[in-house]
Order: sequence, then structure tokens, then C-alpha cells
Amino acid sequence: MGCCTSQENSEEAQRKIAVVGDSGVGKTSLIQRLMTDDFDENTPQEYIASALKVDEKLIELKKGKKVRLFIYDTGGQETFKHLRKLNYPKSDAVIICFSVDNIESLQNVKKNWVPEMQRLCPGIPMLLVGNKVDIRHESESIKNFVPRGKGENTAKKNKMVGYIECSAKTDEKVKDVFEKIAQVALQRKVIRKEETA
Ligand SMILES: Nc1nc2c(ncn2[C@@H]2O[C@H](COP(=O)(O)OP(=O)(O)O)[C@@H](O)[C@H]2O)c(=O)[nH]1
Ligand SMILES: [Mg+2]
Repeated sequence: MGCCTSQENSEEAQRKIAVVGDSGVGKTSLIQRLMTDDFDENTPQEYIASALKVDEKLIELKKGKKVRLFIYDTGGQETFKHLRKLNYPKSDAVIICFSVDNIESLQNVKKNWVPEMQRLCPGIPMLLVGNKVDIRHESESIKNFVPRGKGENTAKKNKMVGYIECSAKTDEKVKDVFEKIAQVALQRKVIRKEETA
């Protein structure tokens, strides 16, 4: 038994993932859902005071591949910019979040988050995630909602690796987000190694 466990560990990859986006778009709730399989409207509040939090989660991909993700949850506030500079470098991939009920948070993806990530981590793979899709399902008619096509366009124009709409509240597509980022981060390291070889 012991032999097999150690072999598994040696085959397990480790990757660092940054999660960024405007304050309030649901970054902490998304990570909470992954970690605890729960959504608590109040839980994220506990973390508001801390600028940075690291969670660790083993993701199992197809063909038995395992990736241990170190997920960096960062405050979206401008005041933490100095911390982001310290903590983002060496990330293998980034999840850039906005909320589908907040068009400005999508505009800031293009205006702030993509440029910042490209500056701090040149060439980093970026996955665009539209959070809180449950709210849009409930009231599709409200004008301010971001339609799926707008998210898809933003991802394409900014050469991101994909676009996923999800909900930490209902658990819709949350797993897909982290499986996708694990896959992308895994490939990224292979490319990097070849570059330096
Ligand atoms: N309806 C809905 N509300 C959400 C969802 N995710 C987060 N929220 C709420 O949005 C607010 C901000 O969430 P939080 O995770 O703290 O955002 P952060 O600042 O990006 O970390 C909180 O009141 C959450 O309860 C979601 O998927 N659906
Ligand atoms: Mg947060």
C-alpha cells in the first residue's frame, strides 16, 4: 500500500493559480464552493479583511492525471496592488472573473485585469469566468446583464483560453472552471520546460 501512495505522489503535478477580478464579483465564493461544496452568503465576509488567501485542492483529470492546485484568492481592491505584484509572478494560469450582473466588471477585465496579468506574468494562460449566472437565469429581462456572447467575445479578443459561465450559489459549472484551469496550467509547464531546455 505504502509503495503505491508514494508513486502516486511523485506523479502528481503542482500548479499555482491566481484568481483575479473586481471586488464583489464572487471570487471568494467560487473558491469556497470548490473547497467546501457549499455557498454561504456570509462566509466570504470573513475573508474581506485579508488581502490574500491560498487554498490547496487536488483536481483529478481524465486519464487519471492529478493536479494539485494552489489557488491564490486576492482582494480586487486597488489598495492591494502592491501585494498582487508580490504574489502573482510564477502563477501557471489565471482565472479572471467578472459577474454577469455587472457590465462594468466585464469592462474592467479588458481595461485592468488582462493588462495587469500580462505585465506581471507575460504569456500566462487566462481563463475568463462569468460568475453569478443564477441571477441572470432568474431575471433574463434585466437590461444590465452581460449576455453570453459578450463574454465569449472578450475572451476571444484578449486571446484567453476560454469562457465559462458559472454560479457558486447553485454549483453550476464550478467544477468545469477548475478542471479547465488545471488542464491549461498543466500544459503551460510543459511549454515552459521546453523553452528553457
Ligand atoms: N446570486 C449569487 N451571488 C453570489 C454568487 N457568488 C457570490 N455571490 C455574492 O456576491 C457577493 C460577493 O461575493 P465574494 O465571493 O465575496 O466576491 P469577491 O469580492 O470577488 O471575493 C457576496 O454577497 C456573495 O454572496 C453567485 O454565484 N450567485
Ligand atoms: Mg473575496
